[in-house]
Amino acid sequence: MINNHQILKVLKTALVIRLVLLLLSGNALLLQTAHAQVFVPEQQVIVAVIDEGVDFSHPVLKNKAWQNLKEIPENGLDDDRNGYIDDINGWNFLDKNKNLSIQGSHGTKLAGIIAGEKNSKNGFEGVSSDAVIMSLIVCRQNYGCEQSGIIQAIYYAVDNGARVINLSLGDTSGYKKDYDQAILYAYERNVVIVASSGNSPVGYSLAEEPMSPICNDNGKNMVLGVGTVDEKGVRPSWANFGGCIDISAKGTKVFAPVPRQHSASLYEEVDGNSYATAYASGVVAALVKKEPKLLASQVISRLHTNATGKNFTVSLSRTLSDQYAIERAVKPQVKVIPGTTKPKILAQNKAIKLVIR
Ligand SMILES: [Ca+2]
Ligand SMILES: [Ca+2]
Ligand SMILES: [Ca+2]
Repeated sequence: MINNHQILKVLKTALVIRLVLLLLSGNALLLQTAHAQVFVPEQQVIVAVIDEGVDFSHPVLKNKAWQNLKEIPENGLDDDRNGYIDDINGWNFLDKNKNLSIQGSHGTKLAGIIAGEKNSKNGFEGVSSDAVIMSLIVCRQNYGCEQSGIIQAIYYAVDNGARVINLSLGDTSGYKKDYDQAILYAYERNVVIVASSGNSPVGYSLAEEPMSPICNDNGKNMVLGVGTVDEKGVRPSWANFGGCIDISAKGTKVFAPVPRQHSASLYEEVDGNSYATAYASGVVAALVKKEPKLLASQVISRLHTNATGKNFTVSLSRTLSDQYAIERAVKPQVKVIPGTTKPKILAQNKAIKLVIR
């Protein structure tokens, strides 16, 4: 279903640098206070979705909104003194207020893929269905995303307890150093930034045309860059490749929840690198849930070395396109049986599964 592809249109206005979301279907298209974060194993993993907002009224997302327990709602005061008044579930960086009404359907799909609850009727389940979502709005459908909002949202996510930041967006005007400090801030506090490589009418090499924020590795590997593979593990023609991509994940025929006003069926099959990125964020959430003390560098390294290793046409990339890969990422204790080359998984982890229809 790669008909209404992409879309990397640049929407320019005078004052803001616009970015576009990286999806195919529909429209085109991250607490640390002053101290290091301490990660308690029992904590729910918070995944910040920096996007168009999330429809938490959707059945698989209704229990998924991160709650800022330090903030008293609706009293007009910034009770937790984090700089944001009445920020109960996140923040709208476009309108600079607490209104988290969705600006499109994109963020809902991402949140569902990352952390949606199981729907026993149709088999849908997010990759890390015990994680919660912090919705930070920086993008609007048919408008794009604001660079300053993305940077502020990264700081917000880190300062307010997120462990994973999903950035299914990319700056079509190329590489910008503006993101470096925020990404370094997250990395030093072990918040994993997962970023998209993008789509284009014909996929291009990020090695030749670097893009932000995926390529803002700051001289280290600070961003988990995600490429796209299809259900056969092959890079779709529209998927960007090379350079800043660390791993690839399935980004075609992805079954995802959508807002009711978008589709009465509440689900859609979608294509796009955005969804591959969300898939990878879910895997990261499952990994840090299981091993909370992992450093960001160790998370990225784990995924890189434990992905299935098939290279396909995606330069520098390994694929995370199947359950096997997720289990390897979360449970690295694999054993090679003598006489075979296929590692045997010693334990299954049923908690993480993405059913793709
Ligand atoms: Ca506040
Ligand atoms: Ca308040
Ligand atoms: Ca990287």
